[in-house]
Amino acid sequence: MRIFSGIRPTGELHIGNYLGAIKQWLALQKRAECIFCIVDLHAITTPYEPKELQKNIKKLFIAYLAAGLNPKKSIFFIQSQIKEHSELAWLLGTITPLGELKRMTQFKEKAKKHPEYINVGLLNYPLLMASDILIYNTDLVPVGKDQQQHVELSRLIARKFNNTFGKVFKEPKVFLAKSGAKIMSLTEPTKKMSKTDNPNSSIDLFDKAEDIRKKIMVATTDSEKIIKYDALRKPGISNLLTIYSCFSNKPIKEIEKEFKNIGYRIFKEKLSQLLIEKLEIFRKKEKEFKNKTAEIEKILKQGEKRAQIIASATMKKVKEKMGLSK
Ligand code: AQP
Repeated sequence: MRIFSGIRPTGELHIGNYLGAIKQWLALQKRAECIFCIVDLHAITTPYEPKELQKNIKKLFIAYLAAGLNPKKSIFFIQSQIKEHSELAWLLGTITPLGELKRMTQFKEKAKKHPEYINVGLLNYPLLMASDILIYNTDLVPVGKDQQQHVELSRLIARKFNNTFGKVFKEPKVFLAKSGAKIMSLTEPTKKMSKTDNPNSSIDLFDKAEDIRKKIMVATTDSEKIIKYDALRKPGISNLLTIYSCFSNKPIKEIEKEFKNIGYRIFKEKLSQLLIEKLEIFRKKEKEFKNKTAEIEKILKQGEKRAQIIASATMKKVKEKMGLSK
């Protein structure tokens, strides 16, 4: 079974990225062939600083390693280094109806967030993602709920290509976390937690203890003072309960019982303590990897070589089927 997934190097990784994506990657790397990418070409579809991009790539890869991903088991590389991703995205664009891209929720949300930056790359984002996934004959794509729609579109594109030109691609399936597939913002709990939002809206994997406590203590809740999961009526406290449950491995019902008749302040203090304890290992590991630049470059180059072999073989088949010169 082959796994593919990636993250945009756009800022500090938060607990949503961890629970929705990386935690599943850690479990899957034990039992499948995994390919984990740093999707820099996706990162440039929203406003970014070119001078910061390389730093963000390195920071993201250190986060992968600090989280426990293992280069001896899985392939890691930078998306832009394998030219076939962009090439295949162009070809897939020729069989994808424009309407499919325009209806994607992420396109609509990101276009609303950056009205001055609605570029064709943003519209084509799912084509590049389909190309990332399909080029490696991926079976499963572990992502957060926000990316489910894009994986489903990749599946549709694979089917259309196979029906039109002959079978080349596998139809990939999405792999979602049972809990934590959509962690919400701490300040606006009806929106998902995001790397590029206000820093107070997320708990980052490498946040210091005092920052974790500060952000949790002021996280938006409601005036009811009842610790009960109700995502529609009580999105703030429900999100905090989900986070507590994911990091403590306790079911939400049990946490509700434990904190029955106890105010939000004490619950938030306990949640801060839990997060500080559970995230400490990431901070420690991050320090360990920070100065290993040569080792990091070597791992990425080795991963690139392995990925290149698979990508080139798929592209050869695609071109053959489409009647293009090889
Ligand atoms: N809030 C979330 N809850 C659960 N999973 C999430 N993911 C993102 N946010 C949450 C998952 O993390 C992986 C990496 O995301 P990405 O960087 O590729 O893009 P994104 O979905 O746009 O993530 P962000 O954090 O919101 O970044 P920015 O601010 O750059 O747009 C994906 O698997 C995603 O589903």
